[in-house]
Amino acid sequence: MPRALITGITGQDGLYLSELLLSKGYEVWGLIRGQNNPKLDLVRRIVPDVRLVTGDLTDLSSLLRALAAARPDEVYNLGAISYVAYSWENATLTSEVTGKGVLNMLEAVRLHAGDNPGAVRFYQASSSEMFGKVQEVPQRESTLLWPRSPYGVAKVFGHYMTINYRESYGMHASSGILFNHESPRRGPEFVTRKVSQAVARIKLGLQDSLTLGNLDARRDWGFAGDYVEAMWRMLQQPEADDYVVATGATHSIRDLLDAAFGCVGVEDWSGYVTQDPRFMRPAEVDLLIGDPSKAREVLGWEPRVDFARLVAMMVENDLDEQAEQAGMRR
Ligand code: NDP
Ligand code: GDR
Repeated sequence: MPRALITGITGQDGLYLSELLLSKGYEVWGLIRGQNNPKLDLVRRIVPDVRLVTGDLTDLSSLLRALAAARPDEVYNLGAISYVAYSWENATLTSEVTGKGVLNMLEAVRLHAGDNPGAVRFYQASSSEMFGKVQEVPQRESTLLWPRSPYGVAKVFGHYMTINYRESYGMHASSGILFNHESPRRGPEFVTRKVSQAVARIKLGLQDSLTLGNLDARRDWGFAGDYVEAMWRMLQQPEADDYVVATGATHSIRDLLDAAFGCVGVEDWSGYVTQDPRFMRPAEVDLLIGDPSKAREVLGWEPRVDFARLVAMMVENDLDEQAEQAGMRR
């Protein structure tokens, strides 16, 4: 039975990846942070078969202990402070966790693997946020990185450290440059979920407006359940490498509003949406659109859920969830 250790087990991707690996017969271990982590219940409810081990990406010895307990064949490093807007307010902490945390995990794997550095395969959760200021459209593996946020800078550090450990020590270390991926499990601070929750609440009469920042930014949005499949496929390759994972389609926040309000029969959302500089970023990533050709050709990976279905899935979920929380029948 193959064994995997996942950091970021309580997050959106950690949950989908756990489900995928368990369905493939893996013994799955999750690194869990802190005392009484409030998201622990979620893990126990959705993936009760995952074994948990405590640790933190900023604490190298805890990572070594986790590796000794899990003895994984594969390590998926999904743990990070992942909210871009927050990274300006907490740039040092973001650098420690999202940047240096990757180095800690790589170093722990290298020490743990000893004389056989390729024995433990490593996945790093790199991000399209690394592309930042538009240099090329669509963005591919070779596109110049020009990050625009402390989070993006930290991810670039982790990305190049992963490449460096592969080239220096012969580690089987791969980076997935994943574009935005969403789901009903997406954190409510991210724009897709913020919109799907608000649209559901407006439809149910629980809320009357929604305040956002920049409506013109464009993102290449896919479904998280599809994207974790690409992570797994990367670690099944004979050689480690870096891959863009994206849909190849881009949409603005306005398109997102059209699609989400459209799901509840509202064509003109202008009366419900206001803008507030509070939600604008000091530097914005204006346009993301990925070229997933390499993932398609080498990994045989294809996204299955398109933008319209993704938004409908999220709004439908939030209509049920919000109605249930409010004690309403649907
Ligand atoms: P989430 O924000 O949902 O989850 C982040 C996870 O990181 C949580 O489980 C959190 O655990 C954990 N974490 C935070 N700080 C630490 C720490 N100090 N030590 C160990 N774990 C920690 O992110 P997603 O699931 O959406 O994303 C997974 C990864 O993929 C992240 O690295 C993200 O940056 C990256 N990524 C995400 C994309 C997306 O669109 N979703 C796109 C590209 C990359 P806790 O419960 O303790 O807070
Ligand atoms: P992003 O996702 O920054 O791309 O990072 P987010 O959903 O936060 O923002 C997407 C775009 O929407 C604009 N926006 C708003 N965003 C939020 N959160 N809240 C608002 O009110 C709002 N109004 C407009 C933003 O300015 C931005 O342009 C996500 C994270 O998952 C990262 O961890 C990951 O690496 C990248 O995707 C790829």
